[in-house]
Amino acid sequence: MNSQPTSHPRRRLLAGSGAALAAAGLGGLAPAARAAGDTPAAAAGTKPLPGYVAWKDPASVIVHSTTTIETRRGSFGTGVLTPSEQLYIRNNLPAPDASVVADRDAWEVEIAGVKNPRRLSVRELKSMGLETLAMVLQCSGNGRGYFPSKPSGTPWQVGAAGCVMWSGVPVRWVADALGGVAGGMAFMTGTGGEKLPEGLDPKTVIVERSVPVAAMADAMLAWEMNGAPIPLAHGGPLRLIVPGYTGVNNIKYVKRLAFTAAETDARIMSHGYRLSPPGGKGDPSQPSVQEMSVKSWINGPGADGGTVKAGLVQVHGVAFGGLHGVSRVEVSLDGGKRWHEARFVGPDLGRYAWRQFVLSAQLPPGAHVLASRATDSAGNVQPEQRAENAGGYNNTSWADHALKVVAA
Ligand SMILES: Nc1nc2c(c(=O)[nH]1)N[C@H]1C(S)=C(S)[C@@H](COP(=O)(O)O)O[C@H]1N2
Ligand SMILES: [Mo]
Repeated sequence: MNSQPTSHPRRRLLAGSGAALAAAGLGGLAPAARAAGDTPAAAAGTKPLPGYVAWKDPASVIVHSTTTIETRRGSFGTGVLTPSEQLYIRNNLPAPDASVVADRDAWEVEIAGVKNPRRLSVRELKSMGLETLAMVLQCSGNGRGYFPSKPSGTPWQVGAAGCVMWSGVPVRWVADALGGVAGGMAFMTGTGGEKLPEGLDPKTVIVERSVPVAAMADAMLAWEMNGAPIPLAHGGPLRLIVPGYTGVNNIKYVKRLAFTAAETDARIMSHGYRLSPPGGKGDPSQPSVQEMSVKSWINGPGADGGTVKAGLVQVHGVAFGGLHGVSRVEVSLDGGKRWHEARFVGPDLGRYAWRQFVLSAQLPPGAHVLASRATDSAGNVQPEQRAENAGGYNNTSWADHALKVVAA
């Protein structure tokens, strides 16, 4: 991954300027060809990694701000899992103090809305059960950067997503051990353990989200990520994992897990992540962004800069089906006029994981628009167009995610 042109220190220093483009040999590319790859604008937005994630690979990520960091499109590898050093970061509030991971097993979560509510330490949770699952973690706003309306919020391209392996105890086993979910509870509500800023109404800042109680079937209280204790930045010592649902529902440093009759009235639920018409504002009357839908994109070749050697190429990318799992991917080399069946690569890690796909193709010299279109196991097909909305959520458009490259 260090051979990518974007990791070149000089390119990063000069990124965004004409000199940087010339240095990287991109000066002659049509603007459209640059737009789809690692854009000069995105490169220009790159800032140094903040201290709490200093362990991330700087060459693999775009640092939008200290709390919003995405994986570069050209840095996604072709193994199924996203290495922790490349995985995106999205924090609504600063993470808790590092002292909470000094004694991970001592972290406690309050379980409510069960017959016998009580607090459980990570140590106790570890004695109650163990499961491992792979899951796509994706921010609701991933792909927002492709909305021409430029909604406010981080202009993520494809990299506010990753496929992560989690280990922990299934939520349903914990609920069963505490006598089962209490009657009339329609939601599962998780609360983040951040210290809230003083002087503000806690409801306006707390990270607390509700999902339908049915989502508990595959939910997990996890302490391990990609085979290691969950880093603090990703929610250690304990994180609520809700497979198939958008990133925000996967509550980091979870301090309370409650089965509730109603959705939380925290602002991040009532007004945040709502699908409102362009120009509108999120409010409780609008639908929530919750389950993920079928989506795919191409990660190479040519995602870092847009140039490809003409001839035989392996067009590859990732595809996932949200709640259903992905069953098929087609690839187009001409912007969607003709489609070819792609082949899945590598192991199938279950319906919540993404799958890598590849199409072997001959790319003659010239400009090409590479697109991918996935179908999930329920027959839903990734749409050509995004559904417009004020927040720039849920962009699954294959046209928006097409990769413009020049073969030479
Ligand atoms: N406690 C807590 N959990 C949280 C958040 C947060 O700010 N605080 N951000 C959410 C959002 S919006 C996303 S997209 C994911 C990001 O997870 P990551 O930073 O581990 O990639 O965490 C979610 N869980
Ligand atoms: Mo998010």
